[in-house]
Amino acid sequence: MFAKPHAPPVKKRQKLNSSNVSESDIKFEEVIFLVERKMGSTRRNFLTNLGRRKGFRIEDSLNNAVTHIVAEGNSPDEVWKWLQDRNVKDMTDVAVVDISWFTESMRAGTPVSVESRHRLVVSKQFSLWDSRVSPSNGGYNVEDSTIIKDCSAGLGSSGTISQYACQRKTTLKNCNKIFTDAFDVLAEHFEFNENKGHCLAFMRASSVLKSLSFTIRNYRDLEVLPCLGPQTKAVIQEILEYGNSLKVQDVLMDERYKTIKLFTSIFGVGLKTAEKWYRKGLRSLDEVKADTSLRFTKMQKAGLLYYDDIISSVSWEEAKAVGQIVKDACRRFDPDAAVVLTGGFRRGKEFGHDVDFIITAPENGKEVGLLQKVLSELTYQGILLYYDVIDSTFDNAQIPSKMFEAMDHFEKCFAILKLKKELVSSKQSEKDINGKDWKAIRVDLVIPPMACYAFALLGWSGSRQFERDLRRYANVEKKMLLDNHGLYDKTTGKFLSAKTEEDIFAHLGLEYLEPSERNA
Ligand code: DCT
Ligand code: MG
Repeated sequence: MFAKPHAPPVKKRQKLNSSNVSESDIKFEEVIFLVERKMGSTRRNFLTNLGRRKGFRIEDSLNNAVTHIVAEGNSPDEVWKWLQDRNVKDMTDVAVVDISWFTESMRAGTPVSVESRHRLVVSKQFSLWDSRVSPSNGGYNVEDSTIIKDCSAGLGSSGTISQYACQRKTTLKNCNKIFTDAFDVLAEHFEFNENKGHCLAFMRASSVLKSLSFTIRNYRDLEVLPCLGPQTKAVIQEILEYGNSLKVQDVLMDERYKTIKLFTSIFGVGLKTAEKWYRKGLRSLDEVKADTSLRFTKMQKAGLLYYDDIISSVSWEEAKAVGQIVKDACRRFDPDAAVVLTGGFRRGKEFGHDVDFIITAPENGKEVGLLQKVLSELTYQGILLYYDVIDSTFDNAQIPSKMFEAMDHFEKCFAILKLKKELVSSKQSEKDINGKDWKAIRVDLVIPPMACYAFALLGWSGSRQFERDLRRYANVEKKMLLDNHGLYDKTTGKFLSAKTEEDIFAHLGLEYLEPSERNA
């Protein structure tokens, strides 16, 4: 359970200053920065706390004082490109090292000297990376403008912050990551425990903080914020005072949480299956693979087979290369077909767990049969590693569903594609130790008829929290039902048609938000 907001924390803890470190705790001169990319926020938080407990100075942001930049799971080129993108110019006195340097230092209880085996040395190829590929110039044929703007004011025209994410602009610039990372872990923890109420409370609170243009510095800052209850406020207060939350640390160390997180990271494994395996005493992927009593679905078999590739996130460049393949395949059969990148990449994310596309034809009905042809073409090319087609059950007289999580009725396909590294410019000469020159990529294809295109695009662009709040807003505030197929006015009993996303926002009386502002 959570500590009451004003109750003293259970364990005795050192107060921290704004950079989360009390000077008296720091034993060493080295100033460390951990790169979150690929490492993930959860592990980065864990390592940061571990290091700080041992007297290391670990910075939350990359600044001039940093002497050691530590990355995990990235190639040297990826790290250097990441640094270049952040305009880090003077690197003369900075050691860019692999996680092995950090773990050896933790084990030794003191920063070990940097050996050449620790260093991430850049290849010649890096010098070729001059212009940054931006998600806004992908060349998809229907609207895909996702130019990232600065953090919005976060305040509505009335000066208040709306409880609905569809009335807040949320870009990828998150000024409150330290709090939202904690909330995201707790939301997941409650999701794993099937406590929907608590899960939703933490997701909503996280979403509100992501939309703010300022960093929360004290408890009074919370007064103007919606969707914060005693539990979420207690976590914020704990982080403000101590730099982290004990509850979050406990969850991150919890065996059940770690195992369920691991198992649900397998494509095709949901919460129920993960729990079943956990109850059987299974704790690792090796144990799962070795358990002869388990019957895996076709999807899970593919998930296990391509696990390492799928777990390493898809980059924007890889998404773009996949987009070209899908587009070429579609255009062979219908030169007018629209292949539109959606999901997180449309919102401007640089990395995602999959690549989502909407495919349709300009004339209603012409999209029928297209998916099968595209899949045959990809099979012929030898790049379709796995696919599962869900047939259309769409009926255009159907009243939109009230259930947010309900899957839509369009024909769709969950696939794994084999992407040759030669098609990704920054990876052209990369091969792994086994000589593998391709990566398995998760791809979702959705095929709505043109009449539903705007609704499908809006629904699949996400984020999930944005979609959830958009539907809640429509229902509660406008007495309308919205889903991926259409918009229905309960007062008049009529469907409202839309050609573009702007039309849907207008029907709902909402200011239009760009995809890049929907990262709620
Ligand atoms: N979506 C939805 N209902 C769900 C799941 C997803 O409406 N139950 C929508 C919102 C996002 C979009 O579909 C694509 O889903 P994901 O690929 O899971 O999300 P994403 O934002 O693209 O995230 P990622 O970058 O991790 O792929
Ligand atoms: Mg996605």
